[in-house]
Amino acid sequence: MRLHNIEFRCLSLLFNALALLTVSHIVHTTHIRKICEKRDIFFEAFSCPRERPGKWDHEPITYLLYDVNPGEGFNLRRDVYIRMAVFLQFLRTQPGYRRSRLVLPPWSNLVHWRSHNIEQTQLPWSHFFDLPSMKAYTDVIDTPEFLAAYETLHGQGAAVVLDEVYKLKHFDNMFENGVFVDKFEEHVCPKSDSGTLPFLGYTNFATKEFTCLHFQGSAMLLHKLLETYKRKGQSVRYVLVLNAEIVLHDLWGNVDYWEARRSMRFAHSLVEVADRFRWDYLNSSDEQDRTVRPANWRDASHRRRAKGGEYICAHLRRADFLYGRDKTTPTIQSAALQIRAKLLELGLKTVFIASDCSRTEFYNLKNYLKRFRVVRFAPENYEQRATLKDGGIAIVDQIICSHARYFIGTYESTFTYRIYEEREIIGFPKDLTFNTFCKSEKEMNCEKNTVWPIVYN
Ligand SMILES: Nc1nc2c(ncn2[C@@H]2O[C@H](COP(=O)(O)OP(=O)(O)O)[C@@H](O)[C@H]2O)c(=O)[nH]1
Ligand SMILES: [Mg+2]
Repeated sequence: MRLHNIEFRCLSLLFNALALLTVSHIVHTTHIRKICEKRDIFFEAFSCPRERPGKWDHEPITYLLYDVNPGEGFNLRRDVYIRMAVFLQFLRTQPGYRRSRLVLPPWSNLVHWRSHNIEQTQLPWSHFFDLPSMKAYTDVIDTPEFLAAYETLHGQGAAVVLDEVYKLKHFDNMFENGVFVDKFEEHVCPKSDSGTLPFLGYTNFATKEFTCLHFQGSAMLLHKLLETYKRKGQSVRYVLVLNAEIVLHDLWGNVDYWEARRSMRFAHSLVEVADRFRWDYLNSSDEQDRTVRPANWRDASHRRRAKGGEYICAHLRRADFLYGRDKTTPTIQSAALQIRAKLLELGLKTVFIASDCSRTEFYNLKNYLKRFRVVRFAPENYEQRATLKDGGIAIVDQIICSHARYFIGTYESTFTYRIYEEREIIGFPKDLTFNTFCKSEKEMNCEKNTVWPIVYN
């Protein structure tokens, strides 16, 4: 009787698997017709055959600009970029949009940038990232490049006049009759929306149309939005999407996501600072640590051979996390005990601390770890701080953590998540990366951050 049951379950499993395969094949082939080349939703990235240069010159150019809610931090903004870049890559496969370009919003005085004696307004992405590497994924341009292109078309010193600005907002009720459907809907702009000016921090930006939209859905819905408001005869179209963080990922963690993510290499100047620090204070180098990467991210393959330097890295998120997330953020003493246990387990003597903690918190942490070397990166002088800026210092911390033998991060911190990803790209075994501090050192089975392993084509 039991044998029969098992046979029956095996058969029904097989049947379900076959049904799934058929459905996915149908989805897959519909996709083939929709975009230029087949794209399996999980295993193949958007790609089109290389076109003859100039083939689409008759098509309009769409400059897609976007911005994120001012309160959002650096690392969520990086995630929003991926949603937009993956969308752009798709959009460029669509008739009428093959010459679309994504304009990267400048970085200005983010809330977490606390050094007020240095200039950190309107920073281009090239300050933090390797732009040529990002351009190898899709057609993205920094704001200064956009401004230069605009001047070429409209004359020097011309004020920027956008065609359309869309300010997105969540629907009050996201689940109509219990289901989440992709949709957008115009609504009357509240008075407070005049506060969105100046666009992207530029006082000389204006717009012909300003539309407030309730929006819910993935980045693909932006295609419908662009189609809905399209006007005839436009050879260049300037569109700005405000509150782009409301736009969801098409599919998080698939090949498209990882291609865009892999292309986001850091600026060489920041990598150099981090590498020098690794060498001087942590005896760590790419050759020794087996963390050498190919010059072009496209040439990387899936290997988990990285060893990392002889130190562990702990990302200890403090500041606002102590209030907003006090139930999951450990005390300094508890974090120290968790670090200590790991150092002893791995037989290591050095811990690198990446943190937005205060001096007192760092002093206390060191006191709890007296038998170990506790290292932290700090700019050598004011000039270096002014050059790197707070965002650059944070990236140096992230690079150093990405090369550690073992990493442990903070629950639900996007800063931690970006380090996980970097280590996935470098090729560490998963258990040396996806680790999370518990609130208390006594609680070993606390809720951990999600594991999103890298996928390749
Ligand atoms: N230098 C440095 N800055 C940090 C660190 N952790 C947090 N920060 C700062 O605090 C900000 C945290 O905001 P965000 O990037 O949104 O990450 P999240 O809030 O942890 O999800 C970072 O962007 C940094 O400016 C750290 O380990 N080192
Ligand atoms: Mg944040």
